[in-house]
Amino acid sequence: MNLGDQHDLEEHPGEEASPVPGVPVEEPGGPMERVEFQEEFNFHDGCWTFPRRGRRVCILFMTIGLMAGIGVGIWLLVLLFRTNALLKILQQESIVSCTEKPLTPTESKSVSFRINTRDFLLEVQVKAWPGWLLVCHEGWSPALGTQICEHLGHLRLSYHKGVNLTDIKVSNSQEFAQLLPRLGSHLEEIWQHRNSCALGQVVSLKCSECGVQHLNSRVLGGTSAVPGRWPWQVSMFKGPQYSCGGSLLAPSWVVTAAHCVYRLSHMSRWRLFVGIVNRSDIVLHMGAVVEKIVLHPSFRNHRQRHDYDIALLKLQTPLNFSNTVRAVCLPEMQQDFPQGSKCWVSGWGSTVPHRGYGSDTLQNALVPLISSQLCNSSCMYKGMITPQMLCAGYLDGRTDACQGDSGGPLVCLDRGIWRLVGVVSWGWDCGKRHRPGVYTKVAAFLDWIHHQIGGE
Ligand code: 4AZ
Repeated sequence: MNLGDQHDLEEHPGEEASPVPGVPVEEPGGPMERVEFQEEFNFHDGCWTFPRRGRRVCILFMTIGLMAGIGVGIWLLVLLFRTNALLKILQQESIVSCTEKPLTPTESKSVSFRINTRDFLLEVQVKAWPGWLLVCHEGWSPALGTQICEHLGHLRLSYHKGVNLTDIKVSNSQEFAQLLPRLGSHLEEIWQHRNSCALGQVVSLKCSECGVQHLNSRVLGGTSAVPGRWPWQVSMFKGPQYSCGGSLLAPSWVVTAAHCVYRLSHMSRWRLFVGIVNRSDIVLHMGAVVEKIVLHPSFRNHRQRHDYDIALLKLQTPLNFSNTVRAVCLPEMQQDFPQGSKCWVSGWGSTVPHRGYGSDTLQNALVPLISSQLCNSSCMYKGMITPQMLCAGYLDGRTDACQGDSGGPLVCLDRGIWRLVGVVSWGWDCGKRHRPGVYTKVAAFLDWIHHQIGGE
């Protein structure tokens, strides 16, 4: 204690080293020490104080107490956060583990259309009516034809007319549907069942052709594509350099990934090629010239993962279709391709990860679709898969798209026609276990695509 007093005086040399007023002074070590203790410690304003160095000690105690309190508080918060995060992960894990689940059935739609391939008669299946109904011509309009073609994954209506029922073979049990535009503007709302057509005519319809291959030879296995297998595959060169893939939607329209073209300042530098299989066959000055680039307005470049990664390129001159140059179909509206669907990705990208822009010959690979729930699970992309993305590939790695395949097609065969289900977008590395390829989900952009292309 004396040492403490000395210490206090050293700090305050002007102060007098006198005992507490009114307290008898005794020799150190005697009963005085007890008296000093009782006298010097006071409980004041909630603090124990020494009359002389009291404030200092009190502040010290308060600071220590406060810091201890803050420490305990932070520790409790961390504990709470960790438990919550852990709980969330556990909950997710209990729903989704890194194993494939059985295929989920597709949702039943309230209205479906098909075009009979024999005589191009339009047929509709409406809710609560099991059979396919022929469509009466009364109330028909070209605008409705365009809407139906778009609904079926085509870009345009190419032909439509009324056909006399007397000129076609129709079974006695055939039923019909009547179009009633006053009921609404959605295709789902405007159909009603009929036993006959008042004017005796039904609708015949053709949409722009897409999604068909005209192959001379069948490919059995192997990874190199033959000419005509993927006639919508576009090869995009920026100047003399191969850059990305793309897909032909119409003679003047190509769809690709926004991250392939967003940095582009000189549109005139792009040259696009369709109908080729070997890059070495390309004669650069003969490529198609780009007239317009339409980036999706919500695309923001992100180094690791791209959202809204889609762009449309309009060509200066429409391409002539042939056996090796054709358009791919879009998915139908509300069409759900289930997990496990066997789809194909194609491109000239890297065949060995991190080794430049790979192959001279167009490569193709079968990659099954993976559910977004599984792809988003903690063992895969941990919630990074947005509703604008989908995953395809293998849980144990193997075949995958890679650097240089970006922008290219992921197509799935649907009742004999190929539909563009995804656009190669991103992924953590290539062909790695639990790191499947991530694609832009084309079905999420159907309205945007039709709005951009149809507005032309
Ligand atoms: C890329 O950088 C890229 N494995 C494309 C696809 C994948 C990874 C990277 C998917 O163009």
